[in-house]
Amino acid sequence: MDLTRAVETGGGPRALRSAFDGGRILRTAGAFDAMSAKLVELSGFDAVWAGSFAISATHALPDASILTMTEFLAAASRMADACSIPVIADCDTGFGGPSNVSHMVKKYEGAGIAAVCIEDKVFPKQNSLLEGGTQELLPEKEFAAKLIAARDAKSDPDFMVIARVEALIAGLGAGEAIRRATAYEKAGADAVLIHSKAGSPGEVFEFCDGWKGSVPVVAIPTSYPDVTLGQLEEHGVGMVIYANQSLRAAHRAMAEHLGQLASAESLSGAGTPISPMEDIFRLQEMYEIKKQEKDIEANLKKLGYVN
Ligand code: SPV
Ligand code: MG
Repeated sequence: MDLTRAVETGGGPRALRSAFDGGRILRTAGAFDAMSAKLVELSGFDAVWAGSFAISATHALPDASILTMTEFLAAASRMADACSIPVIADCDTGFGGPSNVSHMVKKYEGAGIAAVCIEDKVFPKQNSLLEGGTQELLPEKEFAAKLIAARDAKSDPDFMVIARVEALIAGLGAGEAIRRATAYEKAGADAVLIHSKAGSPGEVFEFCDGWKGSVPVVAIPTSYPDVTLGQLEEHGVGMVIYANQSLRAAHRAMAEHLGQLASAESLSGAGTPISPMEDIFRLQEMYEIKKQEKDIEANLKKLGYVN
């Protein structure tokens, strides 16, 4: 883990804060490891979302508070090490009560992560978009306590704590979502994430139109994919997160290719295109090593080790 790298190259908390101040909607895409995070960066996104759904899936485990904080942190840290854009870590319910949240904020901040997001559901949580999932909300006061702990634990004031409001997911409507979001801002949230599982953006727009707070609003339009950036921006959304598309694209490509390969006579018998090794060498920065080898060789020559 290398904190200085993230800060030097522009991927730290300051970078995310100034991006929010830039006056346009920010586009964030989900990643599940360092490679996918780097692809998010190379594709031109503003930030990386280290999502619990995708990271859990790469362990072939449910997104249901099964992995530990240490495991999620390790995944997010590798993303921050590989990227020069901010990484926003999805920290589910904060891995426990206020003391756990306090510890969590210190660890994530120390790892060069720009922001953490915690949601107001009870532990163990289940993925918000799971058909028939259990979506019980934590009492507002208990979540406010976690936000206070998070605010008090950060050492860099630019480090952001995003409060994820699950009232719409729990079927309680935009009024309750606004009431809770307002309380969460008072308790120290630096942004609020309004999540919805509806097939259209109506209830998210209702939330946005009634929102009187001053911190940015974040949305994840997985269940209402036809909404445009322009529409979200018109309703005051400051950041959109395309949370799991990279995971699902990777899953689809691997499943298709492996399926073909399993019944093929040779490697060339699988039709789904795969990346040339050259593309992977470039992503790994393999040629940097070749360059370094040349530099070392030149230095050894100067020192008289080589003719
Ligand atoms: C995630 O990507 O892990 C999220 C968003 O939390 S969702 O899967 O829609 O709950
Ligand atoms: Mg999640």
